[in-house]
Amino acid sequence: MEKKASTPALHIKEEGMDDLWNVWYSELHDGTSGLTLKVDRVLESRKSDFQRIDVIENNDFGKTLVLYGSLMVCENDNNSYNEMITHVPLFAHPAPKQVLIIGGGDCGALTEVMKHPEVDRCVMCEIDQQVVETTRRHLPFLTVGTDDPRAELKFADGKKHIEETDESYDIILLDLSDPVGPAAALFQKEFHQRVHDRLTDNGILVAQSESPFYNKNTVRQMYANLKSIFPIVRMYTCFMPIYPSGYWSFAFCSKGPDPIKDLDAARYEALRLTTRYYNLDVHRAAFALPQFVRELVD
Ligand code: SPD
Repeated sequence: MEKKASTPALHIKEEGMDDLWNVWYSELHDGTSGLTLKVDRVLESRKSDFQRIDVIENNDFGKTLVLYGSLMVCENDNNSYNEMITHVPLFAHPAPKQVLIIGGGDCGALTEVMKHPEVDRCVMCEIDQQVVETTRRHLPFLTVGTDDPRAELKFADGKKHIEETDESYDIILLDLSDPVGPAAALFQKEFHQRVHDRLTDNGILVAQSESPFYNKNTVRQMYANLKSIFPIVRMYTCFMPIYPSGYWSFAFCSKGPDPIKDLDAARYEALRLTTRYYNLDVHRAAFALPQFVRELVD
């Protein structure tokens, strides 16, 4: 009798479905390089009146808010951006009572401002209410500050608010997304001049000022403009792993207080702040700039 040919074994992998879970998010910073994350889950994707909003989850960064295809804030970034945009000016100002945040929709900066008992009121003027609501759903530790009775949320165009308000603030924070689309106007000299005019005599403006590595032209132009408006303009930086180059900058612009000489270390010690990134050494060291960055802003 003819022998039946044995069927070749079919290699079916029964375990290890993880290998098939292969979805990636890539953000190109200048068209030729960028950051790529493996997406464990897509938690939400929507379109607001202003932009696309996504929340994805990644093993290293945790839940991450993405606006217009750009990473904004995540669970595991040690809160460096939010702590540095807020505590640096708040501890340099002698009596920060009235604070205005333009942008800041994830509310992380507002939540840090609310840790300061000296602050009587903090207005946050954000154009896109959906950013606040999405953050509240997925990253609620960032939005706790919104429950503070001193916090005032206004959903409006920050440029219009600055143009129309007659209020003055001790500290104004420009917690903005990148200078693309409507946000671009908030990086211009004319807007910075109006912000200057809404500050009290000892007022401080801190503006996020992009990556000194990827955004050299923006940085150069922005600091030249700010220096023509404010007597004191100093750049400081932080490590921000989800932003382009992981190295991010802020413009400290002041009508009086110096960010180092006027740092109120006693107030910091007395407050016993819970932070993950900010401390007095980091405050001082953040103003030390590498030579290639100095050359952009000096
Ligand atoms: N490419 C991302 C730059 C974002 C800078 N600001 C973000 C504001 C988050 N509160």
